[in-house]
Amino acid sequence: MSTTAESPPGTGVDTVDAVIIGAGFSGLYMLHKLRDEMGLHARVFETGHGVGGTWYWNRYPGARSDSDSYIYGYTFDRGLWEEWEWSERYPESHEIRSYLEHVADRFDLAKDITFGTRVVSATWDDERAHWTVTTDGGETVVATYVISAVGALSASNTPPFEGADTFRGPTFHTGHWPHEGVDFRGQRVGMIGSGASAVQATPLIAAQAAELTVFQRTANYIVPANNGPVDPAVKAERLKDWAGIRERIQNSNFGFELYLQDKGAAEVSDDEREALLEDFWNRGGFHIWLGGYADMFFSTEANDLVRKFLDRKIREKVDDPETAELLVPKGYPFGCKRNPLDSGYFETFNEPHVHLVDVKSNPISAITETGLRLADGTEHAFDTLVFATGFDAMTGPLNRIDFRGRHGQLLREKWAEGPRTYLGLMSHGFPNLFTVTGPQSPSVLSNMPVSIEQHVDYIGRIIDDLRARGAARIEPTKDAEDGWCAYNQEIANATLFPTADTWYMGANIPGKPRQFLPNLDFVGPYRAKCDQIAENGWEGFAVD
Ligand code: N01
Repeated sequence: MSTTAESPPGTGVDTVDAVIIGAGFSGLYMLHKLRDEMGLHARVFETGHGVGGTWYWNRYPGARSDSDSYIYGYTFDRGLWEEWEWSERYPESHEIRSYLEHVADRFDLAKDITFGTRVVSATWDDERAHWTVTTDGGETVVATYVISAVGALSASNTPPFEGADTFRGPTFHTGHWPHEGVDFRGQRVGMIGSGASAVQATPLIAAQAAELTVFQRTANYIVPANNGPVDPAVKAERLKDWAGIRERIQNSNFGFELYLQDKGAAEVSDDEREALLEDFWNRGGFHIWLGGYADMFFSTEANDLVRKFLDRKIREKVDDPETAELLVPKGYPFGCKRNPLDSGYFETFNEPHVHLVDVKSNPISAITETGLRLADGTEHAFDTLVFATGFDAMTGPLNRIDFRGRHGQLLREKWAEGPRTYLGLMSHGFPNLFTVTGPQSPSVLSNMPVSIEQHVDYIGRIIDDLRARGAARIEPTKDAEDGWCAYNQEIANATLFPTADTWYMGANIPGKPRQFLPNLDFVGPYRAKCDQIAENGWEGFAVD
């Protein structure tokens, strides 16, 4: 660490080439890229006491990735990809953490990471062309570049229910799960939320708890995960195909080896559609969502054809018709809300000690000392309360840091009406500040490691080029940014995505501007667009 002689670490001002915020998938690779591949002096600040990011915090029962494990990791290093063996089709949280710890060890990354430390602010000095970064540990670091690797789903959301602090029992948020785990034996558990986290946690909490009540606001289209060990022959084939897999996922739509059908749901016969959906249902995973019919994202009629199949599947799994009816999603199209994967979720509601309560028609009005109260006055009592209430997605983690750009402008103020970026990578007025998988990039609509690698490589390429030219700064022009923002909304508005109240639209956070947050270009075309921009001399960026 190149701390100046007068200022020992933790007290003075360190001067580095780059500060990276976060030590999850993004931050670790960014550090390796800048330090080991490009020879820069970089430091990482990480709030957690270990590497892992999302997987450091999300340790709730059942937490695992919904991406197939063979593509849920880095591909930049063939040796790393080949030497790590995943135990199941979908990797569990602790296994992903072990993987990232292995990566940190392999590339000796921890020595440049300051753990247990949150970046509080970053302030741009236009004259000196550098950022001054401060932390809650009292440290100040000056850096030419700041790279935010804070993740898209790291700012947890606990709704501001009346009486939130009055509950006498323990409360937990899935996104901040205790490292020692929670013993639910003999407990009456209340869980608010029915998104991907709740879907994973429900069967496991139910297996332990004396009683589990799930408070559901919106039912989800959930398809089987079909988790389990992977056939050794399939594993062996994949092991030989690092280059092919890498090439295919990098140029795919969503960072998976899944491809939307050539024909639409409305263009095929009922029998053909039924056969395909049944096959995809049995395979498990995102086949129906990301390998299904493209027209279901554009046409309500086509979407309804797929929904009908899914509705029937839910009803087949759930014994009690009233509960089944509650679990059948209504009022929004399939595919426009994140599709959770199910490992026994629906069947759990067939157990006598598991209950489902609809809080859409009868919302939660308050948390009480003993449980919660609904709008109609009904009281529910339990011993333990679990918030599976999600995140202030994409903009939340960035807005919690005081990024002050040119003329002291705060990023969150600039973004008061929604994020404004170019490529989801940089924002005008904030030179040399990069966001890995930021809002308005494909990020959450893709298998994250694929998009993370692309952004990290691209940021590395930009910085390399700036240094080669002797340029001090880069930022998008206002025109390029305006164009990107308008384009993003335009392509989103051509789909059914904006018709659903989802965190993609910011709809889960009261008061958050309603705007489609990710970019819909798809992974391969977005990558090609970024490359073209670079080849055109950083079109849309101002470099000086
Ligand atoms: O959060 P969510 P999550 N009153 O926002 C409800 C990724 N992920 O943590 O749908 C009552 O999906 C809310 O209701 P509604 C994945 O991308 C990945 O489950 O807004 N209920 C919803 O049911 C995922 O999409 C993996 O109407 C309230 C729930 O809380 C994202 O993380 C695993 C409420 C929140 O669901 C977030 O998933 C887990 C209120 N006031 C997560 N406020 C894997 O890859 C919110 N809710 C495996």
